[in-house]
Amino acid sequence: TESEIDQILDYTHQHYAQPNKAYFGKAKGKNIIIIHLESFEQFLIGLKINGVEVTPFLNKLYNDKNTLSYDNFFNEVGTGRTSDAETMLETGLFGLPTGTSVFTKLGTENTFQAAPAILAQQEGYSSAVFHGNVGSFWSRNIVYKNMGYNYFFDKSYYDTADSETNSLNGYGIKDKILFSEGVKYLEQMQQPFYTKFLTVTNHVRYQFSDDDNGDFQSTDLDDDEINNYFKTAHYLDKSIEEFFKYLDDTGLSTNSMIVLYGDHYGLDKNSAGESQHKELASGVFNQNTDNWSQFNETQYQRVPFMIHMDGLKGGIKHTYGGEIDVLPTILHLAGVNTKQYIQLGTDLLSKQHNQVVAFRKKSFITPKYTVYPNDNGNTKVYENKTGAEIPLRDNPELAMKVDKWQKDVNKKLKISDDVNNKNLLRFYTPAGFTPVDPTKYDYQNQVE
Ligand code: GP9
Ligand code: MN
Repeated sequence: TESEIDQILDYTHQHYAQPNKAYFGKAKGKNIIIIHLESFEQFLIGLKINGVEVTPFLNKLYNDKNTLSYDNFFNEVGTGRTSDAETMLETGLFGLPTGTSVFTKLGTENTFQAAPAILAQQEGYSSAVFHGNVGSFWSRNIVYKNMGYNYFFDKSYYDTADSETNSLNGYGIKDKILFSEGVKYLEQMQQPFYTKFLTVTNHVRYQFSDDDNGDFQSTDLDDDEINNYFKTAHYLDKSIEEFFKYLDDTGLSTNSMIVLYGDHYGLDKNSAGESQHKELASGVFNQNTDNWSQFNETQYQRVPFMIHMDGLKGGIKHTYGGEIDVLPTILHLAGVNTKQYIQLGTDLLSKQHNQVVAFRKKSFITPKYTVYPNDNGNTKVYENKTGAEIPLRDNPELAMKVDKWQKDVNKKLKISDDVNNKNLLRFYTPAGFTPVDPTKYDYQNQVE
């Protein structure tokens, strides 16, 4: 195991991307507020339905001069969905290749070197998670203690006596309540704080009354899940707008960096097993979908990633990246060095950032190509510009590049799986880091 750790450190040191001097430490000492946008896909940004913007507030934020926005940012989750997005954000490691998630399968026992602990030890941050579902979902009530979270405000911390605060079909409290009630706890926290708000209303099949949505009119497609998706996205947008207003009213916005990301696709397959992205492409974007392929499906794995802070030099970046890259990006902004940690992404703002985005099933996308490996060796390569498949046998140079990228993607995923499955961080403590003692945290959560 010691030699295993050494090999892994060789890899992470070789693939380390140096912070960008123009951004390193720009958020030093600021509060960090993560907003996890449930099932929120990038195509919602700027989209109009019946001439009306679905997400007017997020559109404004996306284009704000103090927001760094990314339009080639991809979700990289596997079957662990929300919890995989959290695993990448907090630990810089991927979710598992198959079967449930790091959270439920390993997270209750494993050793982590996660964001809340790193920020607490190096920069004196307190930390908390806010979520409207029961605490035991994805074993969060235990995993967060192992990650060093000081508090976890799950559903039981909210006043749910009024049935209007809840989903009509049991997915937890509505996002507007999550934020309006949550901010009361937030105000009491010791600053600087690192906090995460996990929204839930935009989850597929979440139901709320139409009265909650003003006069917003959704699409009228055959697939009600798609019609509903725009409604819940619109509601989520309003709830974020209200939250920003609370942050302004409390003065928290002036000393906070706010990070927003979509965790994964919201549309997937309809009940007949057909791609809802394909339905969306023809029904809403009027695209010809006759030759729908893995390439098209990959195009719809984009999710938003935005960093907003007063005084931040913003703009819309076209850099390719994904969820695994968020942790080093945030830590560098906070002025924390990451070189000694085993994290598999690279700072999106670094000039050495790696633009090969690995998906959990070993396919990947680069700025120019989308690649799907195949067990029989018949790798499919698509050119992003045209969507056309490029036969590798006619392109030996490209074949060599693809082979090199694929080896690195496989290696990275393998390292992640080894670290998680063998709980390897038990055997490696970076200089200056103290292992987390979960018994120091005694918050109670709702267990179901
Ligand atoms: C549940 C919420 C949704 O608490 O985080 O999880 P998902 O189904 O997206 O993994
Ligand atoms: Mn989710």
